[in-house]
Amino acid sequence: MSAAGAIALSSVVVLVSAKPKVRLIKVVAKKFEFVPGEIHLKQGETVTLQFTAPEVPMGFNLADFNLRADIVPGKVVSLELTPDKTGTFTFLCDVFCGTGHEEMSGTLIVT
Ligand SMILES: [Cu+2]
Repeated sequence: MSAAGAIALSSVVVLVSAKPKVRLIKVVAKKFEFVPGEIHLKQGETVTLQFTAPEVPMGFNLADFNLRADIVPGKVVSLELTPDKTGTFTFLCDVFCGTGHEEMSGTLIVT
């Protein structure tokens, strides 16, 4: 490799490692609960919520932050969230998934 090539490559490496890390939170939507059922975030902290549903199609609805997704078995769905307010918020499954659907919810706590 030429000297110029080596310099270009090393600057790319620096750029990549300098990129701020976004915390990844994996959430599994099972019958009939989200795991974890409680998610703790800091106000202003950007996270990626990564959803999977191993059994049947599910929904994720966090109305207070206008965030929702369909979660389909065999796929991974990612949503980015940067909470701009503190408090305790409820998220729900909004896709009918069976007998426990109405009680399927979780809590987001932003401090
Ligand atoms: Cu459901």
